[in-house]
Amino acid sequence: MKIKTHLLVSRLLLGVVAALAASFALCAQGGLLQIQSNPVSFGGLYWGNPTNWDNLHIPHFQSNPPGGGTADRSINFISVAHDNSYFYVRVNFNEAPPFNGSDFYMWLDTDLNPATGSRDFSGNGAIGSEFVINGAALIQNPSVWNFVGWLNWDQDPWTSGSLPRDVIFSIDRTSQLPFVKSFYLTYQLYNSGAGTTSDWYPESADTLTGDYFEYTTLEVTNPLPAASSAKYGQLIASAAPLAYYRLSETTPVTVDAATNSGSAGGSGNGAYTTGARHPVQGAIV
Ligand SMILES: [Ca+2]
Ligand SMILES: [Ca+2]
Repeated sequence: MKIKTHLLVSRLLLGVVAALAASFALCAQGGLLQIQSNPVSFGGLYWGNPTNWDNLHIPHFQSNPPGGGTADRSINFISVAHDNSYFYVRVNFNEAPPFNGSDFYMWLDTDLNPATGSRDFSGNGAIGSEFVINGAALIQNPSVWNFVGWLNWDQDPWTSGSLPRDVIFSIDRTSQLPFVKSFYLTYQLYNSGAGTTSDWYPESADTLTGDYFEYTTLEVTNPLPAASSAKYGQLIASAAPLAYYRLSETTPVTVDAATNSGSAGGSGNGAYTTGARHPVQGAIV
């Protein structure tokens, strides 16, 4: 089944770039790894095409170790974006079979409370999930399996076999996840043929003290790291800018002042810049 939904929302691409520049990822040790908010306008672009995600520079949550999975299953990264109508989720795999309802599970903790909801099927998940997305089926309260509805989705490629693959789906914010502004997320890629869970995203998401990510439609207000720190450079790079030039200046440049002696006083002061020699002895002594 291949469904394409044409969005009614249309905004200027320039606004998208500005909004994406405001997106933010905070790195931490253990537990909550990153928070992101990526408002987007696909405009006339098809949201189900991973190339469009790349061209719009929609950030990724941090990558999973390549080859970290087993049994021909490996998750690379997840990317999430939203507009007023939908959440959009892109899952990029190093190895995955065609999208199906047996192997693909996205866990969502929509009240940001690990004490409520399902700790995945094992009871040991890092988050307490109110929803699970099994293939393209949105399930509420996983312990009783309340079917909410089908998600629109696409994948690239559609070729069979365990391959590098992108799976993209959209969740209707009004009819499918009403009132949800933020959620914790993890992803589980199962191998139903081998009968084993073959990769988790993040890697430790299946342990009670394991890692997970947060996506929010709200403004992320975490403090930025110091501009001189290595983490600041990593943060800017995580937003996939077209260009980023780091000047590595840690102390302000001392200005060689040219004091104004006219009636404007200090407001007319200037500065000697590159090429000027000051002070030097004059030709007349
Ligand atoms: Ca992995
Ligand atoms: Ca919960």
